[in-house]
Amino acid sequence: MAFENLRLERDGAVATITIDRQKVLNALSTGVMEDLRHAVLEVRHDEAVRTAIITGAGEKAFVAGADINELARLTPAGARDYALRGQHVLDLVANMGKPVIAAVNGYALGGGCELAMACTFRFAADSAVFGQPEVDLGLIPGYGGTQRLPRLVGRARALELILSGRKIKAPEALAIGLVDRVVPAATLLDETRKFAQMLAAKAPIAVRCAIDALSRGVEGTLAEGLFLEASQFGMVAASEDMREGTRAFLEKRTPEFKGK
Ligand code: CO8
Repeated sequence: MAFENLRLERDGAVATITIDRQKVLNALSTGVMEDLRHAVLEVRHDEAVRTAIITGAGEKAFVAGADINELARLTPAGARDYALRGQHVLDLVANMGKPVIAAVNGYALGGGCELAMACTFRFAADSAVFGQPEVDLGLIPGYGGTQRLPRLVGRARALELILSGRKIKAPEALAIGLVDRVVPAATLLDETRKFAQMLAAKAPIAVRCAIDALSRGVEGTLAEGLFLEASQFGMVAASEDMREGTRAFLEKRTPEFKGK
């Protein structure tokens, strides 16, 4: 499918989605969100793709937020629908069934920070800037920021960031657990691709089950989480990849996983 606001490229088992609206620092308009929804579903259903990267075009911004031109025209009922539609797209990212890495190449503000947080991992250029500046526009985060930020950095830090609207640089984002790795801007895409390729070589069903056990398991009680882990363990034990992985170890060779 051809997209107006992003590029979707495949390199072996790794797909890269590059949001491309550079004139407005890749701001998330309705059109971008609709393209993103289609791209995410395409990647999800492509069995040859095992890992995805989401990044922004240009050197300045990952995504500088939702499109403020659109926000300025919202009515209360329209704003609720706008937020729900955006949350749905970011939920698709979070539940793609394969790891998604945000390669944060610049500003990740508001909806941009929320998009990065919906990804499984966040790699940042040393020049990246994060923040939830919605209060300065008389708004609050609406694409999951009030929920995903405290889960990543803790409630007190999330409240401070959301109420102050303070922008933080990549080293601070790393220190508080908002990002997983900070690298020089010039190497961001290479480093992210290397990590994506490493993940793509793992057993896809095991990777999916581990993500589900972690991200869904921690939302409930310990007993529910442990039960989910055991259920996922049962599922991977029924896969051909489990037999291949254990056999390859015993035969002292590299396993070849097929996602079956
Ligand atoms: N929306 C629309 N246009 C934008 C946005 C945006 N989020 N960000 C930047 N632009 C535009 C600017 O207006 C400017 O356009 P023009 O050239 O026509 O004047 C162009 O991009 C370049 O930007 P700047 O000239 O401002 O570049 P600077 O280097 O001076 O500053 C900043 C860069 C600091 C990133 C600055 O552009 C900025 O503060 N941008 C807005 C950041 C922001 O507030 N983001 C949060 C938006 S709210 C949000 O994301 C809510 C998500 C949930 C939605 C749910 C709703 C119901």
